[in-house]
Amino acid sequence: MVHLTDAEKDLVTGLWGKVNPDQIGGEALARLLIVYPWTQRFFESFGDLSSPSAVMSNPKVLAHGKKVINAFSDGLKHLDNLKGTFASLSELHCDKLHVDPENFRLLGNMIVIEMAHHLSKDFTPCAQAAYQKVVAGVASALAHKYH
Ligand code: HEG
Repeated sequence: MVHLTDAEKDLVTGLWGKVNPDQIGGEALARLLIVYPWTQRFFESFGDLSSPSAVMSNPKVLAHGKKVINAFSDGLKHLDNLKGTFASLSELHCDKLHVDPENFRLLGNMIVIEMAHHLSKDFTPCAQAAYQKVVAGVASALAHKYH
């Protein structure tokens, strides 16, 4: 259960409008694969992940990052019902993809880092606090159906 104040919700939505979500998604996923290389095991079919530059320019990584961030963006519109919003994706990641839910937390932090990178001083500590709540809420919603 994630609780954001109205001011935090406005901050989250306002700052999301200042970035290019597709770019954030690709960069966050690439960063995950580089910083935590063991996460590459889920993406063996994606081709060349042999170096940081290969990961960062891999079209399948960038396309998958867009797909992931689109679902994340959708979650931003449903902050009061993240569990419902991510229920079927939670089942998919558990039953079919077998992704350890710890990885949702790691990716959430990469999203925060990319926001900081793109927004620079606009990503104030208050903004970060609000986003940390969001990524924690999304990670816990995605983990909710695990058994
Ligand atoms: Mg996941 C597929 C969303 C984290 C590994 N992920 C997908 C899909 C979506 C999605 C929308 C496509 C589902 C479909 O085809 O119906 N993923 C999603 C979100 C987040 C997340 C919103 C966290 C914010 N995913 C995540 C992480 C990993 C992972 C951390 C692994 C480290 N996802 C994964 C894999 C697939 C998806 C392996 C299937 C990729 C493919 O083969 O196309």
